[in-house]
Amino acid sequence: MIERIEQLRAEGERDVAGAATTAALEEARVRHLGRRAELPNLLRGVADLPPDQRGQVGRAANQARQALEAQIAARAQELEGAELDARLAADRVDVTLPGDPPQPAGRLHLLTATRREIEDVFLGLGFTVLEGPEVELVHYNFDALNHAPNHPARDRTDTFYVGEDLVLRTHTSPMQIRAMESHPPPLYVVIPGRVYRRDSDATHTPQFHQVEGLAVDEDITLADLKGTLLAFARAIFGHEREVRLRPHFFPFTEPSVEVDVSCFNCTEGHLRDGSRCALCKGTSWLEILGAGEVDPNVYAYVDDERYDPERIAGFAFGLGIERIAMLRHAVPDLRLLYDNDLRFLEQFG
Ligand code: 2NM
Repeated sequence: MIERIEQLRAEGERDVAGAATTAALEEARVRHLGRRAELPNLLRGVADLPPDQRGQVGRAANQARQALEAQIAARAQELEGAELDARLAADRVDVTLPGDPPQPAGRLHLLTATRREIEDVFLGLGFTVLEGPEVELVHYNFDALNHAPNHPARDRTDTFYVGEDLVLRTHTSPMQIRAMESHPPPLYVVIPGRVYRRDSDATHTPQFHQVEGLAVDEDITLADLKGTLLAFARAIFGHEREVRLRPHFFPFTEPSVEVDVSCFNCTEGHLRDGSRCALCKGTSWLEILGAGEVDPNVYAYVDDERYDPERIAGFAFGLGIERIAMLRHAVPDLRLLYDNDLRFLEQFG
């Protein structure tokens, strides 16, 4: 019996010493000291031995178990230490290495960059930037903007109706009426935003972007409009630009004008080599926006005596952000602005 105990102890010691990982050590512990192992079993049977053997066998078995437990505890400490060292070594980070190259930061979409530039020009001229709802009452989108009851833009074929009296706004001008309703003159605002028209071909998308402007004050004339738009044209297209106004018609302005900027790509319609300029088609002018003196009828819809056309006057204008961006960067197709092809987008912003 004593011999068997010594044998079990020796086997246990060999196994524990040979365990190379904490997992292997745990297996050795279960094998030699677990509930079904021989040594603990033997200890449990000591009480059944003849009295003269109990003391000796009990002592030897107990010593063997304690010796193994102590050896296992010591070995566990060794292995845990070694395993922690290995993990720390593997996880080591050399903080003296140079950093990873910076990730590309992304950039503004050409339309966003253009909108912000336009806003900045008008902010510099003393205008405030306002935004308004894209779903708009027919009242603000057409009626208050002096559109006749039979105006073609009101048709279901031209405008997206959301309800009987509700449309996707076809311009940002409705917000200009709202601005006058909530702010007395003098008023200087520009309103950028997304607008919707039922149009889709190479030069029209059903959704596009506008910036509209409105200035209302005492003594505003067409000369103020022209000066403002000249400053805008020079800021966006170059300091040598000129502008010209051509008579036109809009429901909400009288008189109304279309505004051209002198071509920045050529001199008098021709390139240096004598060929015709493709940008202005040889005309030396580029159409950039529509504008005019706010029609007195529009003030009547505002219903605020401070907007009395006998005492104040104003100009308004509207431009397409897509058109400005395309002209300036010679973008040949409107759809490039919406395809989201990075090879195109990465050239800007
Ligand atoms: C344009 C052209 C001309 C315009 C007029 C108004 C308002 F609200 F004052 F009546 N807002 N926008 C206007 C005038 C817009 O876009 C081509």
